[in-house]
Amino acid sequence: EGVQPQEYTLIKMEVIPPFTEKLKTLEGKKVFLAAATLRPETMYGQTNAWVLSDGKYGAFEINDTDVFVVTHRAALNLAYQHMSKVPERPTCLVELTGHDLIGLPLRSPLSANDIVYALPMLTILTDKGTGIVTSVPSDSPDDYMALLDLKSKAGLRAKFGVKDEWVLPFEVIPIINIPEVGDKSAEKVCIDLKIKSQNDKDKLAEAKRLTYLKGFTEGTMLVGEFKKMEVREAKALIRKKLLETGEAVMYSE
Ligand code: A2H
Repeated sequence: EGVQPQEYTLIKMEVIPPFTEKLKTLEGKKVFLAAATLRPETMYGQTNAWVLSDGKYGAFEINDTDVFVVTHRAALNLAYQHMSKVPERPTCLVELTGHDLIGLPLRSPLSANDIVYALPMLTILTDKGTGIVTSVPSDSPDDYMALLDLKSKAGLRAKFGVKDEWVLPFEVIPIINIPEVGDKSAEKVCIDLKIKSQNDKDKLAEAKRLTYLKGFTEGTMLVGEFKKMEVREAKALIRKKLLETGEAVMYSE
């Protein structure tokens, strides 16, 4: 943990009813996978959500209508940030694992895809954010490689019970242009560095070094309400909008 608190935006990815057996008791409530991101301006390019298949999660009561699926650790942080039905005490309605989440259809704010699915990522940390990550393969090398792994390896899909239709129709969506890098910066850098898989840690660290800062400092929006605006300007405006419409909440740790 760093000394400075990290300011995340929690994107509310709504589980589309009817619910699975595991979530049946939550019927009538709005259930969200709450994904922690530092890049709310990239939400136009979502292709799926990531969960850790063996990770432990819970469905926590946020208020009378909303339930957030996050790690227990994140639920405790949320309760101290005034996001719990009982102040400072997270109430877990259902205990879940990542396995229970894989394949859930989700509706996510700003996404060009009407429905995206929860899929397994091998490298998710359970001691960061909420343990749920929203996937933007155009601008995140981690997301690009994890999606490519699932697309190209039928055995990997089979291992986690991932259906073809949750993965194969989803293409990288250009949302931000970076001069001299292009409209799909993560894909370009992963190809240039010949990255083999989501587990290729060192090369992915280099890919991230090459894309993240540039995306923010030199990027221009290609889509959405703030199309043609520089990312460094658009980011705060998009975050504000998501918070105002109730499609996202603030979260720090
Ligand atoms: B970001 P930091 Cl397009 N395990 O969101 C692994 N990764 C996690 C995580 C966890 N438990 N929780 C959040 N993250 C990811 C979008 C994005 C992100 C883009 C580009 C860069 C980027 C779409 N995925 O992150 O270690 C989330 O991915 C750049 C750092 O707290 C979150 O933002 O700095 C980011 O890592 C938070 O990383």
